[in-house]
Amino acid sequence: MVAGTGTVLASYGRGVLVQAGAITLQCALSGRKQRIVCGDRVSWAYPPSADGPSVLAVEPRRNLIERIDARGRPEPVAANIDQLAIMVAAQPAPDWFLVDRYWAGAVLKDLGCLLIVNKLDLGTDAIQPELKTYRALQLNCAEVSAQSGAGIAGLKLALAGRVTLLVGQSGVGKSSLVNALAPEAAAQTAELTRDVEGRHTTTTARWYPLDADSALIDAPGVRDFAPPAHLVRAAERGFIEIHALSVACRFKDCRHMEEPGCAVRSALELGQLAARRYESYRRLCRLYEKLAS
Ligand SMILES: Nc1nc2c(ncn2[C@@H]2O[C@H](COP(=O)(O)OP(=O)(O)O)[C@@H](O)[C@H]2O)c(=O)[nH]1
Ligand SMILES: [Mg+2]
Ligand SMILES: [Zn+2]
Repeated sequence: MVAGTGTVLASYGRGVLVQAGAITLQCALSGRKQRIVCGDRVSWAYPPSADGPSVLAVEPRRNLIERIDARGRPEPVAANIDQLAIMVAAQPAPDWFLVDRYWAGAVLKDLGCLLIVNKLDLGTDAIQPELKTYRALQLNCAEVSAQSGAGIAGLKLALAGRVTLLVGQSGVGKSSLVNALAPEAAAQTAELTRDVEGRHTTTTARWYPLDADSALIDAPGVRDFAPPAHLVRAAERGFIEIHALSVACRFKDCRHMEEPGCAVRSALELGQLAARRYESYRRLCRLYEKLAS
């Protein structure tokens, strides 16, 4: 085979790892500066006189997931995603604000969303009150143990037929889950990654095939997963219950802070809106205001 198409498993500064059928290729980037990310569909070929394959073109993307870097600039993470899986565990203690922000990011990108609660073997009592809040908002919560295998069969059903981007704090067990679901792919990628960069990198997203039409992308280091800063109003849409309540606010452009006749604040006072969710919303608004200024 001297030319074809494939899926980008991982992207590095100087090249990309491409899955083309049963073959995995290390492709160089050709010509102008190409920005290629995990999940991209690309065409590749062996150019005459080159010693390896290179990427010719990137197919149009269904979507592009970006994170915000320290200076508030969007940085591409992965493309062509169906759903976001947010992983938490009782240990390390969850940052629920981060979970809310991830979920808001998924809503704004029209992605499905799933909460994976790992380390079931250690117990989940400490986080059940928060899980109750999410379940009440119809967020699918799958309790699993990557270590014991409990709940993994059920989780597979939630991942079937989709490309899932896996995010979560360091130490919750993302790599362990990839190992439990796709041991061969995990081992192979570890090897190939060593070849490309000469060392393991823990900052780029990696694609792990689960079967012919499902894949999991481990996206380590994606903490700030949020839509661009100019969309301050977007913060509201990302919080589905706040967005639903906002139709009853007196002012159409109500930000649900100090405005009179605010249905969101009324719901908060009546205990119909979780105080923590409201605080998450306020923090996301403030973050956007800061980034936009
Ligand atoms: N008890 C328990 N420990 C787990 C489980 N899954 C992962 N761990 C441990 O949690 C730590 C972090 O796991 P890792 O997969 O590296 O997390 P990552 O940073 O999210 O990729 C490791 O010490 C794992 O052995 C689990 O289901 N139960
Ligand atoms: Mg990891
Ligand atoms: Zn309001």
